[in-house]
Amino acid sequence: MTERSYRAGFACFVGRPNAGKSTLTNAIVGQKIAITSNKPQTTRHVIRAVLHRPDSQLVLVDTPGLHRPRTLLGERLNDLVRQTWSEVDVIGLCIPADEPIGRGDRFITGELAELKATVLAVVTKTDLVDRKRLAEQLLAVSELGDFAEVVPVSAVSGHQVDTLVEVMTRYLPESPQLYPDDMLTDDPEQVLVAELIREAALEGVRDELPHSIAVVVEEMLPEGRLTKIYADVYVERPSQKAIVIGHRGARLKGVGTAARRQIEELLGTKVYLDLHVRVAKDWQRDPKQLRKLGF
Ligand SMILES: Nc1nc2c(ncn2[C@@H]2O[C@H](COP(=O)(O)OP(=O)(O)OP(=O)(O)O)[C@@H](O)[C@H]2O)c(=O)[nH]1
Ligand SMILES: [Mg+2]
Repeated sequence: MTERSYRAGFACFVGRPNAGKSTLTNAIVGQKIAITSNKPQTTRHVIRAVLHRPDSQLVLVDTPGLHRPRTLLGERLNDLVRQTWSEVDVIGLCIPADEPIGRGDRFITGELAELKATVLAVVTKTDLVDRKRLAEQLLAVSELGDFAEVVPVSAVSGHQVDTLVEVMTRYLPESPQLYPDDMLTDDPEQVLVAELIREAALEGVRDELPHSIAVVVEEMLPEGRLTKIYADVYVERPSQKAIVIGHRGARLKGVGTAARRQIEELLGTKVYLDLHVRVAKDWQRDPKQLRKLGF
């Protein structure tokens, strides 16, 4: 009798901003670990989420979308992505089903061909298109590059999520377990909390503002069944500060309420959330400020 061997390793999704990488990561691990939004370049930190199965452990590394950088922050994010590529066993190139393949996808495909990792193509958001369009996109994607497999998936409906996990696991090396059984992510709570606040702050803002928002949790104080959290929301200009705060503070209050609900779910305690909006002038271009904000 042959015993099935244990597999464990790292995988990441890559693709242009907004392709659905973080949503897919969350759908696979069944918990919200990475924040998502309909704004490009939502993800700014590398996040590890662990999927435990009886005979495998798949560690998903969620990275920012690769893009043409316009700021120092943009360059740092692209560096993070490339660094991750060199460290993973499997890469899933995400291409949305509802958008034509573009220059960016071709560029990324070319770069991936140089790596030692197994590269799969993942056609995301299949719930947004009909069958005919999906079939066309699958064909176009398989002609785009030399992929080990092409897998269609919808993180929203859940369609094919399990299949994708099975395919990815197949390409992991035989290896002992990498993380303890109950570990879902190795990100510090403070970072997850800051991200949930940023996600709430991104809701309903437009243009350049989403890129200008950064969040730092200054203090988290557990007091029995309550956690007191003090956080700063950074923007780049005073005019942005006014927008984030809103008329008589209404917008900021809404952000606080939305974030608090999510944080309470994450921590399993009641949360008191104290948000302050501060201006860090042009932080996306300033090395010193970037360091202070954790980049
Ligand atoms: N209908 C549909 N929408 C999706 C699906 N997956 C993601 N989305 C939406 O697409 C948008 C972008 O999703 P994200 O997961 O934040 O995309 P991302 O690739 O991580 O983006 P960056 O972090 O900016 O690079 C969000 O509005 C999601 O709700 C899907 O399977 N179906
Ligand atoms: Mg993301």
